[in-house]
Parts: sequence; structure tokens; C-alpha cells
Amino acid sequence: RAQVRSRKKMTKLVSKTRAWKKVAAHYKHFKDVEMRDLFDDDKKRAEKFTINLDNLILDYSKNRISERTMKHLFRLAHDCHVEEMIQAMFRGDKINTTEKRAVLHVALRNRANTPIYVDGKDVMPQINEVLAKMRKFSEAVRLGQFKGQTGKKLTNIVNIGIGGSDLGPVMACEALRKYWAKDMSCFFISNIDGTACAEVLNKIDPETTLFIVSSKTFTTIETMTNARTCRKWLIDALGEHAVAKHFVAVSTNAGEVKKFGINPENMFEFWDFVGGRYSMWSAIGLSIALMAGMDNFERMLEGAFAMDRHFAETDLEHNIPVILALLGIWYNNFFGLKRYAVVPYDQYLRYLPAYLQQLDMESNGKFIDKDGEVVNYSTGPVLFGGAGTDVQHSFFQLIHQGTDIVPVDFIIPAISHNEIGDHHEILVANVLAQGEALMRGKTVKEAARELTKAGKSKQEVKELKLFKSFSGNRPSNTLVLKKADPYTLGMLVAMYEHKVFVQGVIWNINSYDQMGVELGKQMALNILPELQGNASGIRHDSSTANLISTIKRLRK
Ligand code: G6Q
Repeated sequence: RAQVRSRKKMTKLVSKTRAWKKVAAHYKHFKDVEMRDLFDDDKKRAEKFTINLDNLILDYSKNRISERTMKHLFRLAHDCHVEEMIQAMFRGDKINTTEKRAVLHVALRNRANTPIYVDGKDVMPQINEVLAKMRKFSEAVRLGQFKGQTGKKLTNIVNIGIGGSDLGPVMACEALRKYWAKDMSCFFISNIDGTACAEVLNKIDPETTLFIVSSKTFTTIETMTNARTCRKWLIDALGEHAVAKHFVAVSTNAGEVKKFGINPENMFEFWDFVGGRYSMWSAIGLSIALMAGMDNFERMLEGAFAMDRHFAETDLEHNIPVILALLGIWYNNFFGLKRYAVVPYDQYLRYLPAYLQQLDMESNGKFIDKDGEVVNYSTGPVLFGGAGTDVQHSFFQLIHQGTDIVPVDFIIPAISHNEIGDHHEILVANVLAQGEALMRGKTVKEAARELTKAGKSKQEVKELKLFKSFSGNRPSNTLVLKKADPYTLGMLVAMYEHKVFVQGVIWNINSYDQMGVELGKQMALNILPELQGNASGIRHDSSTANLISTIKRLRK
């Protein structure tokens, strides 16, 4: 605790510390080292830089690192008090400093059920109570015991929520599609764009639909507008009474839930110590439990718990999230690589990059550190991605031959949920080839040799050889999962949460607020009355003013 406190008082930017400077000095003489040579020089390189936990294996050997690099990076993590901060989070300290809140998504999956205290109160009993309520409710719906207004089974689940109240459920529901109850379907309405609502409502039948209004605050304009539209649609079809049978809420705000007309019995609670983008483990995951079953939801919690134990109990040198975080810092802050891609080679995991985009960029896209100082180093990178092999045909050209290097995380399950013919072997061959190609590249000489072998003329070889060459030395991690089952999904997501945490600690930023999303929302509230014909008295720049009048004119 004393060390955590001293960290809080530390006004020195991390970039001014001895450990940081040592990494910088090491970078200077290591930056041109070729991974090809490192592999040639050390037959045990893959073994040295591979680490596993249960059925999740991380091979980070295709990174521009040596054992010395890692040593310097571990020192940096140690000097930034990563170990103490991990304990502080698990203990329930208020590490969300700007909002003065504990950060306890780990309590939601604390399967050991050991007490965790917030303001002197053990939070585990309330967490267990909500989990039990989720089980009871999801089983009743799945068994057709909790029926709609007209006595029909509720088979269409519609989650209405946005941001943290949407991206986790969307990603996990899709990831676990193979586990869905056969007679059920699931839809998500997040965007305020009326199209989002219209397209879902066109597909479903009010008699068999259950709406989950997922909103921590129950005041978010998109969610509340969508919820009211869906409520009206339901009432128009089945009458006012139907709301109690067709609407449930997940929120921290009981008062607003009641005002909306949802029976408090059908409200699933969560708490301020769970951040929106860290909330899929709470009742915000109700759609996951409804679609894949509560047993699978709990398997997911168990997987996350296994990662939590690993993270909290393993030394830095063997700690998967810590290693991933440090590699990210090595590239971002020392190589100056400000982009980063995540590419799952699994169709069911295709929403993972979108989920991680929020997790990473909303948590660590910040320029003020915890001490209120403007940082002089870059923080969260731009994260993007998509499912392989699709993205090999879109942005991979840039990954291989672009002027900027983009470190990649490849994710591949060894066993597919759909073993059809040789699809999966082709998929695996592709992901492994991408990592190898990025690392090895192809020299101009090699390209020339290949062209000659293919029967090209001397002139053609001369013309083409540069275009056909690859600089290589481009880093990637490969994460192999035995199978993308609920347990492994839990591990994977928790692993990325903790990676983001460690980076936040090293950059000394608060990863748990999101003040950067507020300004635009605030200004939209000023523009709205102007679009609706009322003067707001706000003076805009000429561009915004013109755009307002142009759109008004076009809408006439
Ligand atoms: C996540 C953010 C944000 C939040 C949404 C929805 O960490 O806080 O994405 O989840 O703005 O908020 P509500 O759940 O309160 O509707």
C-alpha cells in the first residue's frame, strides 16, 4: 500500500525514469537487429518465448526482442509498481482515481468467492445473488416457463444498449453462437440511427420477443430512445400490460428503471465498481446467458478467473498479460509504432477487434497522467483488425509492404467448431504463413531468384524484383487456443483487459474513466434544438453553421 501511495505521489513522468531510459538506450543498439538472424542464432528461441496457460498458448518469439530486451522491460514494469497495482485492483482500492471508484470486474468472476471489500462491505454476496437471479431467469426463458403476454415462449432476445452495454454481449454472443439454444435468436440495437431499430423490429414478432434494456446509467440517449421506440412498438401490438412480460433491465439505476415501467423484479443490478467496457461479466451479459445458457456463461467466468489468478499470482517474467503489455510499450514508445492490429482466424471471433477497440482505446487513449501532468510520450495505440483470412484481402498489403510497421496479434483455435473438409487446415496454414512471412520477409535477391525460377526474362526480373520484395522483421504474436469455447473466451478477454491495465499503470494514466467521449455528446445536445427549428443561441464556427443549414434545407 505504501508503495502504491508513493506511486501516486510520484510526479516524475515515466519517460524520465532510469528504467525507461535504459530501455531507450537498449533500443538504440537493438533496433536494426533482424528477427531472421535471431532465429538462426538460437534454435531454442521459440521455446524461450512461448508461454501457456491451460489451453491458451502465446508464442511471442516473432517479436523484435532478445532476453535482454525483456529484462529491461520487466524492470520498467517493476519500477512502475505493476505488481503492487495488480494487488490494489484485486483488493478493491479506488484505482479509478478521477471517479474515485474501485475497479472490480475481477470480483464478477471471483469463482473462489473469497471476500472482496468496497468501503468495508464484501461485494461477493450481491454478485452471487445477481448470478443466481440470472440463472433462474435465463433458465425460465429457455425452458419456456417465463412466457410472453400471449403465453408464447420468448425466442427472440433483443439487447438494447450501446458501448460497454453492447460490444461485450455482441462479441461474446457471436463467439458462442455454436452453443446457442436451437430455437432462439438474438439481436442487438445500439445505434441511435433509426435504421438499427427498424431493421430488428422488421424481423421479429412482438409475441415472442424479450427486450433487455442494458444501461448502467439508464439515461444514455441512444439506449433510452431505442428502448422507448421498442416499447411503443410492443404496446401498439400487445397493449400496455405486455411491457412487464417483454421487457427486463440491466442497470445500476433502479429509480429510472421503475420510471420506464419495468417491474423492479425484472431488473438485474450491477454496480459502480464495474466499468461499462468491463461489464460483460455482470448482468450486462444476460443475453449471453440466455443464448448460450447459464452454465456456459459461468464457464466463461471460470476462464476469466483462471486468467485473473495467473495475472495476480505469477511473477512478471511469466505473466501473459504483462508480457503482451510490455511488447506493446516497446513498439509504441520506443519504435514509435502507433498502430496495432488484432486478427482472429476464427469467424465466430470476428467482433473481437471491435470489442478490443473500445477496451483499449477508451481505456488508454489519454494525454493527462494520474498526477494531472500532460504526458510527453504516446499512450494507447490505434487498434484495428478483423477476421482472417478475410482481412488478408483488405489491409494486409499495408501490413506487409506499407511504410509503417503494424504489430499484429494473430489468434487461432487448433480445433474448429465446424470441421468441414480441409477448411480448417487451410485456415491454420494461412495464419502461420502470415506470421512467418512478416518475420522473414523476402530480400530483393530472393525475389529475383524466384522470378528467374518462374521463367521471367532478365529485364522482367530487373523491373519486378523490388516490388516483389518484403522488408520483413515485422512483429507478431500468435495466440493458439485449443478451441474457442466459453472457458477459453473468458481467458482471452480477461487477458486483454489485464494487458490494457498494465499499460495504463506504466503510462501512469487512469484507464477507467472516459471523459473524452463527453464533449461531442454535450455539443450534440446544443445542435439538436437547432435542427428541430429552435434557436439555441450558440455561435458555431462557419463550417458547423453551414452544415446545419444545409442539412435543414435538404430535409425540407
Ligand atoms: C464504457 C463506457 C461507455 C458506456 C456506454 C453506455 O466503459 O462507459 O461505453 O458503456 O456509454 O452507457 P450506459 O450503460 O450507462 O447506457
